[in-house]
Amino acid sequence: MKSAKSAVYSVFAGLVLGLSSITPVAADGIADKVTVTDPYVRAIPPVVKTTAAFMQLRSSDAVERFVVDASSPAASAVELHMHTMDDGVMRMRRIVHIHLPPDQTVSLEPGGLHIMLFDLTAPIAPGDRIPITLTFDDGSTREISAEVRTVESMMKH
Ligand SMILES: [Cu+2]
Repeated sequence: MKSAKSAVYSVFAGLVLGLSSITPVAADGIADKVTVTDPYVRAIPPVVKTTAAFMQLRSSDAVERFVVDASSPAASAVELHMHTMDDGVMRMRRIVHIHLPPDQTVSLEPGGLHIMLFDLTAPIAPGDRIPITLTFDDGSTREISAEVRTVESMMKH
């Protein structure tokens, strides 16, 4: 069992090495170097059609990387967002990417970075799982499953 497993690994390693020696575009992308921890979506009343997703991201790549897009079959539109304070008023704005510095945990959390889900295709309830696909700056993608949870108001301090 153990030797069969290591044999598989060495075949796989050989395959990856073989591929990378042929093409500079490696078989694996940034998506494979990013750890996604505790993804969740804010529960909302059924009449509300817009919500947000939060999670922690950590990239092990040697250089700074970016999340450049997100999508979900549960929403008609998905945008990367940031909250900012404008003269004491909390506002949010769309951003073009989320920075992922090497080996740093980046928190998407209420009141800060988040992934906005617009015009939900169906009502969501706590415990549901929402698939979200993240796209990174090299074009690689990662699908995550975010649990719907009740979250305190974003405006609460
Ligand atoms: Cu937003």
